[in-house]
Amino acid sequence: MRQAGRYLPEYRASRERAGDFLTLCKTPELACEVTLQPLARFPLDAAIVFSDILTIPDAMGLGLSLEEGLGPRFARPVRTAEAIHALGVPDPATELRYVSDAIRLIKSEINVPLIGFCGSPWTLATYMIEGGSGHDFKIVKKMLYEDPALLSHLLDVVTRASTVYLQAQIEAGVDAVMIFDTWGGVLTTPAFETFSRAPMARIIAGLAGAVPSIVFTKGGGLWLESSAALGCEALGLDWTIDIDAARRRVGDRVALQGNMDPACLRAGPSAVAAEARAILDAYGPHPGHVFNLGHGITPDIDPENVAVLVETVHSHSATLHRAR
Ligand code: 1CP
Repeated sequence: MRQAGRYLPEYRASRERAGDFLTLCKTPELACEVTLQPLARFPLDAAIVFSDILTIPDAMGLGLSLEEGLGPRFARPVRTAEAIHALGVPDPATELRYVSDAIRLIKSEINVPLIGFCGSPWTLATYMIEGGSGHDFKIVKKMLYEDPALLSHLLDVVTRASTVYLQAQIEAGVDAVMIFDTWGGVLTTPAFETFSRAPMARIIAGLAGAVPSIVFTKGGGLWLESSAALGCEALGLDWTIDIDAARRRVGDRVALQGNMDPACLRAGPSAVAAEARAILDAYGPHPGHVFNLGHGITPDIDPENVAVLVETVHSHSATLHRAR
């Protein structure tokens, strides 16, 4: 996760040349360039399109900006019935065309699978209503309890927008899609079912199995059984759950992607290698494990540790799977 990003000096150079993050996302040649950077450094098994989950609300006219150190901000958050009822579904062929153009370019340059993505409607709603990254979710949760019908209306528009957006990414050539439900884990169990899981199930149904789909709910370990019934092919796991316990709970219904604590990458190479081996061993010699981090790489990570991680995953999983 965040395979391309600020921990790579070549990414920081591209971002400098682009001037800002959004220009990087919106210029297909630059988005392609940064998508390829981690692949040039490490023998990775897949690439993820360089973009952001906030492209949809940006295309809806909320006025996205990303300032160094501040995180994403919306100039026009949506907090009233008027603002929410005025939202429309952006056309992926026009307002979001830069994403499909980047995908076509990337596909012409790589020979590993390419993952497309979007945010979960609930996760996008938190940014759209709060106006940026908040960690207390005061305004969006007030709406959830006070006017659930209004929140549901917002989620419905975002669900329809996300479905056509992923369909366009698939048409442009992505081999799998991933839904990032970064803030699903802050909800109560019934609220997760209604406001996060149900909209994601609608998106997946709308894709009709065109490509495999992966759902990542950060903090979603409590709900693995219901998430495994979403209709997706794989679940992404954060690092808090033991991957072996997760496998016992979901059986063969879905593959599992995860789940090393990205903080481990701050330790020395031998600690990184030991942790990667421990996760592969915990999953064991069964099919259906996609090794990944449990969340994004942060800017302070030494790329050398990522090289050690990738090498360890390849060499150790080869021994595990030969042993079957
Ligand atoms: O250069 C910079 O300063 C921008 C940092 C950055 C990067 C590298 C942002 C802003 N987005 C990205 C790329 C990005 N975002 C990818 C690219 C593909 C990759 O190489 O992995 C992906 C998949 C995302 C998805 C994303 N954006 C998520 C879901 C995954 C997660 O991290 O939980 C979320 C929550 C966002 C919002 C967002 N965009 C950027 C930041 C710093 C954030 C998180 C803000 C917050 O903590 O609320």
